[in-house]
Amino acid sequence: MAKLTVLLLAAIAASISTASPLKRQTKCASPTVRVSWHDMAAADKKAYIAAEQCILKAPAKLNKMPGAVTRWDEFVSLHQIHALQIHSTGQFLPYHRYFLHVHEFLLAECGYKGAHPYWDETRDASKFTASPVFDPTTGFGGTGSGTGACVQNGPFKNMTVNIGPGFTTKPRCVNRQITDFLSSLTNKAAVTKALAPKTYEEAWISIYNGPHLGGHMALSMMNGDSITSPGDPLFMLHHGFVDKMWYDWQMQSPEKRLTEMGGPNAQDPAIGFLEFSGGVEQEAAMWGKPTAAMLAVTPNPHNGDPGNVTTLSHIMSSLGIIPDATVADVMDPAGQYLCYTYK
Ligand SMILES: [Cu+2]
Repeated sequence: MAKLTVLLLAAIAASISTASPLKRQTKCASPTVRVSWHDMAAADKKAYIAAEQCILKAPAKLNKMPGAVTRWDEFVSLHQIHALQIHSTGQFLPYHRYFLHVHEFLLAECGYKGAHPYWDETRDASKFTASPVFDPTTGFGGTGSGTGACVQNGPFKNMTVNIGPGFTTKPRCVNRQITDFLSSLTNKAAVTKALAPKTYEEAWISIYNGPHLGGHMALSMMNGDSITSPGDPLFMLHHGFVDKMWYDWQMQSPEKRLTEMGGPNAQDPAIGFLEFSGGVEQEAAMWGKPTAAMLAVTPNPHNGDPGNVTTLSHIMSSLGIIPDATVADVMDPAGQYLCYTYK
């Protein structure tokens, strides 16, 4: 009986895989709906925070990411290892969408079954500190203070992240520093401006330099470190907001924009990160350089995509946390690979 079931399942699996070219075009049947933290049910908030705490405490599983002690470290390490490929390049938006999907997988490992939240920062622009996001009981806890700007209350107080700063791997607290006046950079006018360009080539930059950087500056997560800022779980709410901006931009003209990709396929060494002047060498003075152990596990930055411009064929990796995916896979949040929408 059991053997027969296995055979049947194998037959079904085989028929599905041969049908995959057709499946690609199929929309997912029942997408999860990502809502802003403001609108999340209290029970969902509680379950989400509990799952984040669980990931932060769970032991590492892959024995691959240098310096990773916990499951959370492995996730943060992924961003550290890819940092020089996924910022200031065309794959900035697709990789961070994939990164959120990896996060969804880790949340599920820790029992969370709801949709991935985002933070509609426009609602709290200019007054971030008053946001329900920072509630010490139902949210992420407030701003940090003192040496290292460690969070002083809430669910992530006294928790340790072992990845960072920069390209080092040293234990440190979850930390952030909220600056209200900088949070005006995520207001409605800033979002409208960021979504105004007509081509992907321009839109990814206006989103990157606009509310994306604005939020990072106003929150200064993990000492404002561009390499390992996902160490603060708040990062995932901010990048949910960034992903929603791309989604909203795509939905203004879905026929065109759900397949439109572009932008440089590698960081220009003379420019490096858009947020800092001086290029990669000067930035290395701030963050150091990837260690030999990190380089040994860093995927080819041109994986599946040899040209100078980022294309749909670009392969994105999570170093085995979940299978690799292409940029094409993540273009439509409610396509075949991903299955969500935003409200
Ligand atoms: Cu990033």
